[in-house]
Amino acid sequence: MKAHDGMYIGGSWRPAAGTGTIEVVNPADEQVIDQVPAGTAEDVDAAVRAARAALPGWAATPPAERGALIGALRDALAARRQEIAETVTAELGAPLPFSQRVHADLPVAVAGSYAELAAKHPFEERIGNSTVYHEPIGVVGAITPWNYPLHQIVAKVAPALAAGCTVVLKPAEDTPLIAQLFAEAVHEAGVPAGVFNLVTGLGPVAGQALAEHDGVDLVSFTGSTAVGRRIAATAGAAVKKVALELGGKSANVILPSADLGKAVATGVANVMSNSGQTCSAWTRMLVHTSQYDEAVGLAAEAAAKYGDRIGPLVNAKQRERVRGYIEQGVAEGARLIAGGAEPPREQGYFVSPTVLADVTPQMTVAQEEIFGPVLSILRYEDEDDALRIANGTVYGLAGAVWAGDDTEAVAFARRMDTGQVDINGGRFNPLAPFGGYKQSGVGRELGPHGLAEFLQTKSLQF
Ligand code: TXE
Repeated sequence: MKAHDGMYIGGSWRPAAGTGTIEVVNPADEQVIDQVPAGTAEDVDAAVRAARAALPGWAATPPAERGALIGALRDALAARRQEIAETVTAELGAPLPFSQRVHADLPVAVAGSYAELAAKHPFEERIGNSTVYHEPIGVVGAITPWNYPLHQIVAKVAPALAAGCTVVLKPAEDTPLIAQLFAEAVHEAGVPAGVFNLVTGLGPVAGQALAEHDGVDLVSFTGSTAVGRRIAATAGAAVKKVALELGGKSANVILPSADLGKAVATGVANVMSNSGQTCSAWTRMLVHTSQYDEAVGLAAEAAAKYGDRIGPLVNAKQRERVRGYIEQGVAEGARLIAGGAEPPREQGYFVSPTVLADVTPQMTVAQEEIFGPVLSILRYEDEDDALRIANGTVYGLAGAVWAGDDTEAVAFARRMDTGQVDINGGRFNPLAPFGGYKQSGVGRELGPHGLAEFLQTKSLQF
C-alpha cells in the first residue's frame, strides 16, 4: 500500500498539524520504502477530542452491535491477508510465509474472538442486593510496538471497542504502514467516526503526549520496561489506569522425563521465530545436568538448520543491541555453539541464529531481555534448583515445561512466577489471558480477561 500523508481522526484522513515525517525502512535491504507524518501533541489532542466526542454514542451502542462491527473489521482484515503480509514483510522484514501465517492470521483470529465476546460478555450481574454494571472506562490511549505490529494493535483495539471504549492509537515508528492499513479496515468495516483514531509519530513526542493527555482514561502500552515504567509513573500521578505488557526472559524447563529431542527442537524454533523479537520467547533453556551435553548438541544442530531462513532485526539499533549481548555473553564465560556477533552484513540488519551454552543464572544474557535470535542454555541439578533459576529474574511473562506426562509438568508450572506456561509444547489459545507477573507488566490481554481491562464497575444497591 501507499502511505497516507495524514492522520485518521474522526472518521477521515486529515492533514497532520506539523510538517515532520518519519521514513519507513525495509530492514532486509535498508531501503526507504515510504514515509508517514510525524504526529505532534496537537495531532494527539485532536484525536483525543474526536475519541471523547464519539464515546457516549459508542458506549451506548448495544454490545451485540459493537460485536457485529468488530466482525466486519475481522472480515476486512481477512480480505486483505496478502496485503497485510506484504506490508509487514516490507517494514519488519519477516519472511513472507511467516507474515502470512502469523502476522496476518493471528490478528484476524483475535478480532474474530472479540466479535463473539462482545455479545457474550456479562456487562451486568446481580450480587446479593446489588446490580453490578461493567461500564467502559472511557478513552483508551494505545501505544504499540513493532514486533507483531498488527497483532499488538488488534489485541488492544478489538477488546477496547468490544468494551464500549473509544481509542487513539500511536503505533511504533518502525511499522506505521500496517497501522494505516488497519485504520483503512476500520473505516471499511463501518465503525462510527471517532471511535478509532490513529496518530503516527515518535514515541517521546506523540507517544508521550498521548500518555500524558488528560482526556485519556486508560493507557494500554506494550514495549520496553523503561518506557512502561515512565508511563506508569505519569499515570500514577494522574490516578489513571494503565495496562502494561513489557519484557520477558522466559524459561523453557526440560524435566528429565521429557522427550528431550522434541523439547530442544521446539525450544530452539520458539526463540528463533520472528528473529527472536517476541516478548514471550523461551530465551532460557533449562536442562538437567545429566542431559546437558546431549541437549547442547541437539540445539546446535537445530540452530544451524535455520541458516538464512531467518529474517533481519527491525533496525540497526536493535541489531547492535543484540550483537552487544552476544559479545557480553561470551566475555562473561558463555560458550558460543552456533551463530555469533558477526560483523554487520552489507545489507540488512541480520543476526544469525545464536546459541550460548554454559550460561549461568547471573550472567547478563540470562537476566536481560535480548530481543534477538539468541538462546541461552543453563544447567540445573534438581527440580528446586530449576525452579530457583526459572523464577530468578525480574520478569515473569511466559514459559514452558516439558515432562513425561502433563501432570508432572503442570505441577512444576504451578510453582513458576509467570503469567503463561506452555505444557509439553502447548498450543496457542487466542482466548487465554496473556500478561506478566513481576516486572513483565500489569493487566492481561486476549479473551474475556483482556476485555475486562477496559471496564470499570458500578454497583447499585436495591
Ligand atoms: O521500545 P519502546 P523499542 C523491548 C525489547 C526491545 C526494547 C527496545 O527488549 O529490545 O524494548 O525496543 C513508544 N512515551 N520491547 O525501543 O521505545 C514507541 O514509539 C510514550 C519489548 O522499540 O518501548 C513505540 O510505539 N511512548 C516489547 C512503543 O513505545 C513511547 C516490544 C514501544 O517502543 C515513549 C518492543 C515515550 N516516552 C520492545 N518512547 C514487548 N513487550 O513485546 C517510546 N514510546
